[in-house]
Amino acid sequence: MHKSGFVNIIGNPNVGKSTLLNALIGERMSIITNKPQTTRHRILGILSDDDYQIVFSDTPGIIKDPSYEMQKAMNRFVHTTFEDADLMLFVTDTSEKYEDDHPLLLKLKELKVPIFLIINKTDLVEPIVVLKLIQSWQLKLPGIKETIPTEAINKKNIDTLLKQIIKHLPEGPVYFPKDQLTDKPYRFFVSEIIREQVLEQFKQEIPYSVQIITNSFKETLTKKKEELVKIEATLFVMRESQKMIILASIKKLATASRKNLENFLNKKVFLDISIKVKENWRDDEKLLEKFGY
Ligand SMILES: Nc1nc2c(ncn2[C@@H]2O[C@H](COP(=O)(O)OP(=O)(O)OP(=O)(O)O)[C@@H](O)[C@H]2O)c(=O)[nH]1
Ligand SMILES: [Mg+2]
Repeated sequence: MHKSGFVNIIGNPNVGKSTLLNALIGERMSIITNKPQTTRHRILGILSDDDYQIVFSDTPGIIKDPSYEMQKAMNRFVHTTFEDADLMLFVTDTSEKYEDDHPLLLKLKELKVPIFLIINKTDLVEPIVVLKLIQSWQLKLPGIKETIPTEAINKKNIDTLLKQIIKHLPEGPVYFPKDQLTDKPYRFFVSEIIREQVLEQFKQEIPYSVQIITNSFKETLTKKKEELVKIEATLFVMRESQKMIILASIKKLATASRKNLENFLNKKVFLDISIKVKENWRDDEKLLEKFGY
């Protein structure tokens, strides 16, 4: 019997959804930072074996009061996961509090597929606190199939989680070629790896004002016949002042991004980043479409 299905990861920003996805599939697929709203798209991570295929979806954290079109699009990505889930991983952490009538909980209560509650970041509290959290969640969401405490950052309890997922996965077909890891092209991951550095290196509103497009991705050889990838990316910001701030440390940004790209691609990388101002890209429907929202 072959088991397969869509296993969708949802929850609030910054609880560790992307860290969990990466731990589950054993690849650095989704970018992770300590800033909320790191993930902006729905990203598939596919885990296949001879007798199963799990299609995980990492999603943006749910934004309570979206204030621009991009944030609305981010929430829409989350809502699509309610429609196609075969199993839902609802991720919370050891510090979050949910009111009983929280809209997300109401929505989860109506869901027909199995829901796993993942209580992440167990390293930050005493075991007794985790036990109490499990008890209180059982009252809040009685329909939960499995409750699994995890420490995604150290891959703790990920094996248990994976076993339970496979156990609850329905019988199903092979959706993707068994060697395929994701639905997104290289260019997407290139832009994400650069954006991760923007989130790391810049403060305040800059990370939320930046969008990156990888215009060109060319595989060639160096003079010494080493594999080389030539990448051209454009970084869009919303204001001239933001452009100036980024330009002032563009070297640091480009160097760190290039190193991470070389790790990711396992090849030498030549990276060229240019910066453009596009005032209202976060509300410009045409641009958002171009940016993949
Ligand atoms: N202490 C601790 N930190 C963790 C754990 N898992 C993730 N983190 C940290 O939590 C922060 C957020 O992790 P992400 O995986 O980016 O969280 P996310 O839910 O995907 O966030 P968004 O994409 O913004 O919705 C990062 O700084 C992670 O290193 C954990 O098990 N323990
Ligand atoms: Mg994320």
